[in-house]
Order: sequence, then C-alpha cells, then structure tokens
Amino acid sequence: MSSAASDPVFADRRLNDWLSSVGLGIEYSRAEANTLYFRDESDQEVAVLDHVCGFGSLIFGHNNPDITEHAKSVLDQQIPVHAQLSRQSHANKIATVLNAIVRREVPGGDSGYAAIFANSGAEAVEICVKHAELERRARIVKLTDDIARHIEEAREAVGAGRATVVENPYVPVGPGRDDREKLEELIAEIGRRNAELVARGPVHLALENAFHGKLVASVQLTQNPHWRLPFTALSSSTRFLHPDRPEEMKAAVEELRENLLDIVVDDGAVNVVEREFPAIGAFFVEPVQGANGMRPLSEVSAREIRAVCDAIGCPLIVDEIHSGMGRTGAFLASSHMGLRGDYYTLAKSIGGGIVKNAVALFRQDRFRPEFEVMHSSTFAKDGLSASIALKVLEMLEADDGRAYRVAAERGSRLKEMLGSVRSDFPEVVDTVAGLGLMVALEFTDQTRASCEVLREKAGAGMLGYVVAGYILREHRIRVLPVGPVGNSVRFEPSIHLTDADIARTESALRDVCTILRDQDGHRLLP
Ligand code: 5B6
Repeated sequence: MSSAASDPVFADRRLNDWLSSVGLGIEYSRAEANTLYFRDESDQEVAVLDHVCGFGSLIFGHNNPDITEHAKSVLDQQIPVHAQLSRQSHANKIATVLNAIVRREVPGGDSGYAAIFANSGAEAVEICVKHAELERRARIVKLTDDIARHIEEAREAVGAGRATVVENPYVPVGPGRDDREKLEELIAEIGRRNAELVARGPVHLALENAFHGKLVASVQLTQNPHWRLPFTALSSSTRFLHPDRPEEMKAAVEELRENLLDIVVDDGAVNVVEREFPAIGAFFVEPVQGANGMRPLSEVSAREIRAVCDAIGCPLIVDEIHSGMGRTGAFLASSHMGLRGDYYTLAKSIGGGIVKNAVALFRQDRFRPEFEVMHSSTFAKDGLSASIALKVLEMLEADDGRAYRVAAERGSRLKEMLGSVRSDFPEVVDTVAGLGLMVALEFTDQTRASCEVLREKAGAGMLGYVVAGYILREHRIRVLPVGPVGNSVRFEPSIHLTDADIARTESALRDVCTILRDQDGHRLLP
C-alpha cells in the first residue's frame, strides 16, 4: 500500500524526521553479509558497507545463507515453534553447549550454569535483576529468622530471670521498670528499625557509562541520564562506579552498608548486636563498554570488581549481550580479563541475525530452581529461535573455533587501520579503542572549533551523527556514533569484513579527518 506525504504518520514520525535531518533517513531493501542495499531515485540498487550490523548482532552477517537455509529447513519440518509448558529439550541442548564453552574459557568453575531464556537483551538483564533479588530476599529471610529465634531465646532467659536488659542506644534501661517490659520495648524498637530496612529495595552497582538496556529495571543500570532519569521512581537505584578507581569503589560499598539489629544473650546480659544487611543487589559489568567508546575493562579492574562482589556476597553479573558470542575473538569477552561471572547475559548474535533470542546464565550453586516457574515469557525458548541458536553456536565452534580467530584477526586489522588514521591526524582523532570486532574511533573535542558548523554540531552532541550522515552519503558506508551523543563512530561488522572493506573505510575516515583538520564543517552537511 503506497502512502502519500499528507497521510497521517503513526510510527517513527519524530525519529524519521530526525534521521533525515542528519542524512541517515534511508530505507534499506535488501541485506547480505556486511552489505545493506537501498534503491535510489532511478530504482537502481545501491550497496552500503554496514559497520553497524544490527548494533553488533550479526557476527555472521546479514542473512547468512547457512543460517537462513537452516531456518527454512526447520520450518519445512514443521517443528513445534510453540509448545509452552511441555518438555523442550532444545533449551537444555543450548545450555549444555554454553556450559562447555564457559568451562573452556573461564576454567575453575565447577558447578555449571543454569539457563533461563528471554527475547531481548534488556529482558535477560531484568531476569538477572529478579533472580538477584530472589537471592537477596533468601538472605534476608535467613537473617530475620535468626533474629526472631534470638528474640525468643531472650524472652525465655529474661522471663526465667537468667538475663537482664543492659545499657543500649535503643531503649532506656533506668531503674524501676520490669526487665520483661524493657525487653518488649527493645524488641519493638528493633522490629521497627529492621522492618524499615527489610522493606527497602536493593541498590545495584554498575560502571560509569554503563549500558544494560532500556526496560524498567535495566534502564536504571544504563547511566545515560536522558534515558534513565525520567524513570528513576519506577525501580531500584544504581550507584555508578569508575572501573579504575578501586578506592572509590570500596568507599561506595562502605557507604551503602546497612545493618539489621539482633539480640544476643551473653553472660546474663541482653545485648543488641548488628548483622550485615544485604543492601546491594548485584554488580553489573560489561567487559567491553559499548556506549563508552568500546572500552574494555582492565584485568586489574576485573579483579577488583570480583573482590568487591566476593566481599559483600552479591552476584557479579557479566553482561555479554554486546561483547559475547565471539565478537571479541573469544566467546566471552570477559574471558580475556579472566573475569568469572556469577550470572551472564547473552543476546544479539544468538538470534543468528534473523530471530530474537536471549539467555541469562546463573551459577548452579546460586541458582534458585523455583525461578524456573516464577519467571516465564510466552515467546522465550521457542523452537525456531532455539534451533537457530544451536546452529549459530555450531558455526562459532566449528573448525576448532575458526570464527573466533577470524573475529580477532579482522578486528585487529580494522583497529590497526584506525590507529594509522589516528597517527596521521592526531589533531582530530583522540582515541581508538576496542577489542576484536567491537571498536570505536573518537574525534577530538570540537566544541571550541574555529569552524562554526563543527562548533555547533559538537556542542549539540551531534558531530558523530553528522559524520555518519556524510560517510553514508559520500562513501556509501554506514557507521553510527557511540551512544546517543558524542563525537565518535563505532565499528561492529561481521567476520566477513574484507581487506577491501577496511581500505574503503580508511579512505572515508581520512576524508572526514581532512575536513575536520581543515575546519571545513559545512562540507559535512547534506
Ligand atoms: O536487546 P536489547 O537492546 O534490549 O539489549 C540491551 C542491552 C544491550 C547491550 O549492549 C548491553 C551490554 N546490555 C543490554 C543492547 N545494546 C544496544 C545499544 N544501543 C545503543 C548504543 C549501544 O552502545 C548499545 C543505542 N545508541 C543510540 C541510540 C539507540 C541505541
């Protein structure tokens, strides 16, 4: 059905206007490997080299023929795509492969990981938030049960005249009052304080510039204030920590520390003691921070984060939604840093570029089996996406992990090229960062540029988008900035990236760098 310019627009009106204003408002009609195609005014197909590749969800490229053939054959076999609440052994097959990979890449974890499936990355993150809360609640119940038992023991001891209530900061213990009365007052006061703490939601820890999704809980773990702040009242809050400042990390944990009050009878005296309360729900970490210029975590930071989680007993959740599935040259980017997670999240490429799928993994010795029924989603672990996930995993693992080696080699070739552009344009390229096929190039700050166009675009946080629009228009290459604002462009193509693709990208970047160096900003505009 054709639409006229005067037709009302019900979807993407604002978004499409904005995309057009920066030169990105193109409708693609076909996709293959690292190429997107659109039809120009004379209906000719125009090829565009795609470095965005589904925000990094196409490790094997657009419409990979092995994956699409597999999907077609699975559909031809009339497999049950939906058979909710029946035995779905494909879920266990995927989990078994994932366990073997995790065991290989992060040796030393004996218990294995239980899998819960989801439909999107943010959903997998929310599943982790829920499971971490279940763990925290179990710890709270254990603590409050212990306290209740100790209260009964104190009542018995005071009732039998074996103990008295001694000086404490919570109730007066002056003469003339019955010890039983004093104890009941103390129990009431402790109960009031404890109830207030127990009712509180957890605080989560995450890293500065984190991106963990945009649903109700996950958006609170995503630092970008434009996306997070309007919704803070809906969910638990997050303390964002700098990965390279361990002292700050420890101080924040100390500041968040809370204690429940308990009663102990010791040598005839009823004393009040403090018991550490699990105030922190979980620590979420991306091994390579996508929205922070593709910055990998250092091994030192990884160790610090692991130590913080071990000290407070909260789960360390390694979000591999962007960095996992082979993109960095290993299945788990965190394996490069020797980081072991208590939970993991995976999504993006597990869908093979044609379906939606995601999974959260939980260390078996922390996993609460009741969660398998407590949490569900109609579409999660459907037969089609499960079958495709198995195919993708088989392709990643084939030939002794050839895909990982290719990702590492192509990524380092790409990064090497970006590095050479940087060394030739030190005045306009600030940093090149990333791991494997997850890299970014950051331009120097242009907010004080002599060229008014550059100054204005950089000031509005739009330089990266204007550069992306220019590269698309002039070079037929699709890149996007890192994050919603910023003056950087990211590259996360599939493993099919060729030397010719890299060479084309280099000449496009050199062109842009020349424009920036010459302060010729108007040339970037449509
Ligand atoms: O599948 P879903 O998008 O819900 O996954 C959420 C998610 C992502 C992720 O990378 C991590 C580590 N955890 C959870 C998905 N990433 C999406 C993403 N989107 C943008 C920028 C990024 O760096 C990553 C983005 N940028 C600009 C506009 C809109 C989106």
